[in-house]
Amino acid sequence: MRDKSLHSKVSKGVSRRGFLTGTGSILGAMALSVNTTPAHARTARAAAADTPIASGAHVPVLIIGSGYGGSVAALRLARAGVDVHLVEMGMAWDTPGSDGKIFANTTKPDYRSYWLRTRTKAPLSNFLGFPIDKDVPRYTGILDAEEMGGIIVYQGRGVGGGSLVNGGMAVTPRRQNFSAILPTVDADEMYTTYYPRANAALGVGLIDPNWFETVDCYQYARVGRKHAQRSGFPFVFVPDVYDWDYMKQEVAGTVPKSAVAGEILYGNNAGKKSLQQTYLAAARATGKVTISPLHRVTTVSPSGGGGYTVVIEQLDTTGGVVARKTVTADRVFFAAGSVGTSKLLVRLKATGALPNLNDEIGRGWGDNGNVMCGRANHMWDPTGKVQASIPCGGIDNWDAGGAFAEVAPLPTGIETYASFYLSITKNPHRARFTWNAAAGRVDLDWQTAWKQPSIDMAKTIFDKINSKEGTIYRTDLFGTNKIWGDHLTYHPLGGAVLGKATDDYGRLHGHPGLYVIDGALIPGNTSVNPFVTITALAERNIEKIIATDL
Ligand code: FAE
Repeated sequence: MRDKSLHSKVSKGVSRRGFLTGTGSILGAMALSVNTTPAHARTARAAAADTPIASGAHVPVLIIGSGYGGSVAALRLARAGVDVHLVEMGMAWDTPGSDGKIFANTTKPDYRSYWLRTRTKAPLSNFLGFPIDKDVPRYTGILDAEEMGGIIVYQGRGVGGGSLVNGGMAVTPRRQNFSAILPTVDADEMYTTYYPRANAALGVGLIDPNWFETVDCYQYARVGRKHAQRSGFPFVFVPDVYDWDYMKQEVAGTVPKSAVAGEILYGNNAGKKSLQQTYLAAARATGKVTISPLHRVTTVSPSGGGGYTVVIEQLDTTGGVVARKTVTADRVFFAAGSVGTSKLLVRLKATGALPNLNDEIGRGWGDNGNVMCGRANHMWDPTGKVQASIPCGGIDNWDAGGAFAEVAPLPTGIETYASFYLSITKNPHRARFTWNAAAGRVDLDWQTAWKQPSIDMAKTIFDKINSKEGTIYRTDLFGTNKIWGDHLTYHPLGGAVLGKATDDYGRLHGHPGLYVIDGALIPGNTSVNPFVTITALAERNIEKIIATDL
């Protein structure tokens, strides 16, 4: 059924071509089927207390990690009648701190903000020449800035995984790019069934384009659009899982502010439909899903009596291990994210716990071509003191220059005259995770210099805009005199690639009953922000697994 109100919002005032290709039909077909209660009203209800898993337990299905892949698997298995236990190493994020809020503001990081660090590690390390990182107490906070050799990989930690910290940009790749992303997957099936299913369940929606034109907090995006279009680049609106009606009320001052108060990187106290409010709320509603937060899986190995023995560490909020539990599971789903799943599998293969895994384990890892930059605008082009932290548009130069650039906010609370962008590019480099026996850890062989192709692709957009506008790059955001944010990624992908480390549905080769169902399956790039593709692929794979394996 078409959602007429959404469709008419899309058509009114803005040409349909202004929206990202490939999403219009999906949005037309979608309904917010999982939960339509405003997000701010739901957090408490979604957070029913769980009894953590007990040592010695036997469960039919154990899922490692509660991000997109894990949440899809939990919901669909539970609805098929299977009891599921979700093991998540991060916190539940259902209890307010002493300030009455669950999550810290982006501009005021505190103990809740970082995963087991004593100093913040913000993606933008400097501002106007000053370093902005500061000391914080070590705590099992929400954002992990994991330093992996030549790259810092940002990841969400907690029940809901990356959905807790991300910008909620819910982008379906253009159909013509799909075969390069997942060559062995039937694109027709994805675009007619699984992308629409994922978008509906995630609660994806579009900004009201008329409101966009008028509201102060998107001035930065309108400036971004103007500069793109004046240089001949298409600007497209991008769907998001943020509750756009809630944001209108934030601007009107009738509800507590979240996006408009700059909340994003360390969690949104309202407005955002994270997995806690969508897939996980629906999964809990089945009564068949139990979640153990602050539990970290360390080992999976075949158990003598069939199934798998899983060793789990229970953590306290300083990261200390308070208990070690051994359980058995008939089936185990690896949904610990691209890095988490890859690191586990590489170690388990190398140390002999899962000896039959094949040599593809750990290969095919990429950064989704992420690279950041800022531009300094003229004084007559202010980008706004108050910037909504949820991006709503981007520059689609994928065909001409191999880059899709999200027009991102800089929610500092002051006028910066800066335009800021996260580009997603066609970076060809792929890294490999390997076991470092001497150090007892998994290494990744990514090299910082491998970002150069991404920088070159981003330059096809921003050099042209700078020359047209008579502007320059900001050099104060990632250090001193450093233009490019080439040291990080928000979008780790690969490490247990579909059709290589697994069969075409995520079944790991060599060990029946073990599955991968997260971003590790995707070989390094999705051409756009990845979570809709991770969700849609998980929907496709779990449907097959339920039909044939259970
Ligand atoms: P993920 O969501 O990372 O979930 C894995 C979970 O497993 C985490 O909760 C871990 O704590 C947990 N875990 C790991 N190891 C273990 C273990 N051993 N035992 C137990 N639990 C474990 O995986 N994507 C978009 O599409 N749009 C955006 O706007 C966007 N913005 C982003 C902004 C930021 C700052 C960041 C960091 C990411 C952003 N992303 C965005 C990326 C997106 O969040 C990411 O691709 C997905 O979250 C990956 O989903 P997975 O299911 O693979």
